[in-house]
Amino acid sequence: MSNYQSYEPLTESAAVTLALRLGLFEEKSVLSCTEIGDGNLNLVFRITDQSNNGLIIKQALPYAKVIGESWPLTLDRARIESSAMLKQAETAGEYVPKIYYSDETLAITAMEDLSHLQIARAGLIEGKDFPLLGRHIGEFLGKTLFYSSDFALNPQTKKQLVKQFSNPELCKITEDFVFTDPFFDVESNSFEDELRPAAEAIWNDTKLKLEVAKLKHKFLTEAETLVHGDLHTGSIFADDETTKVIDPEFAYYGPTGFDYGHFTANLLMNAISREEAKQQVLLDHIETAWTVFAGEFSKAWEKDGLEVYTGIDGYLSFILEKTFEDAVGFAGVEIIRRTIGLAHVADLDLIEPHDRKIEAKIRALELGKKLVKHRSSIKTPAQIADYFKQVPVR
Ligand code: SR1
Ligand code: MG
Repeated sequence: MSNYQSYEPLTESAAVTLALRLGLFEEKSVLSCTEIGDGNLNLVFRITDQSNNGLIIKQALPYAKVIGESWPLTLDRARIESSAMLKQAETAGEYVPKIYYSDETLAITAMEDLSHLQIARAGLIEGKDFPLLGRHIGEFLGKTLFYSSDFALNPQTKKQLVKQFSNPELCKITEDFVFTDPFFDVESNSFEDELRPAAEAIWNDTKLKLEVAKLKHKFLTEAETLVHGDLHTGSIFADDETTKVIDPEFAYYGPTGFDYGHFTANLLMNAISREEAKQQVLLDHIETAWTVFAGEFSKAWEKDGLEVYTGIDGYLSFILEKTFEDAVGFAGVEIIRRTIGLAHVADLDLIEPHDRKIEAKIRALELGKKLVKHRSSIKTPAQIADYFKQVPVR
């Protein structure tokens, strides 16, 4: 139930008034507030008191900030986001921010301030390694993905959750801008002129498009577990000891391999941007995240598997193999869409000089295509690394 009757976008001063009214700070606190949102869709206010104790109020806008007011977008994503974080916190609380308050009408969530950490993408671009990133993301995924699946829940509870996390508008963004537009010559795509031949080769590659169609179909139909839905490195805060996953506004019941695929893709794109000597650490994160994910998922399967067939030999390895194959395909699609689609990644866009950036992007497209097409024969993270190393710079 909301305490408010109507929605209004907050200003910095309105966010301060709200934080005081909600009792999120002591009454006499002297607060300051800055809007720090740099994502595509929301306002993010950081509010601090005189001792620099802070919190975040995130508010969904009724349109996509990246496009403008001409593209209306549901405020319900704020409910999805706060509910997903609460759900993730049930099994992997150390990897998500604490939630202090949420309101569906205002489309806000007040949560822990993580400004002492850095957005992983920004740190990776600076050349940081975040030594525990792979391990933490593997544990986060192993726990959250197992415990919201049919393997851990009774079928009625799981179907209630599928309903609760029905997220059609945000899924449509993924359906359009991840799985569709980059594979056709449409206006939303955005890329440098030098990439036109490579983009046209993708649009004309019917074998590739058949495989992308299969992956999109999985995204549309396989309600396996509650996925984060947008697990790129901009959705992760980190330092050398800590990792926190944020921004699950794209959460919905989807294929188990979706999140690991996106995480992997974003590490591979950062690796492409780095000099060779600094790439291995990212390939190691990809390997560690999978090993830890599979270990956590298997441990939970043995301990808390509710579905009767979890006792049958071979079923767990079948599920893990299917998850990995899907993930490799999703990784390939994510790399392609971040290179020629609407929403890019700074890892590639900031490469200098221009010629090196174009080479890196051509390499990214080649790698993306290979991951999509060869996913059924790529069985391990080491094989992903092999493909990464083999993709030629032309
Ligand atoms: C229109 S929104 C573009 C992208 O930003 C989000 O972070 C998602 O990745 C989405 O695809
Ligand atoms: Mg986001």
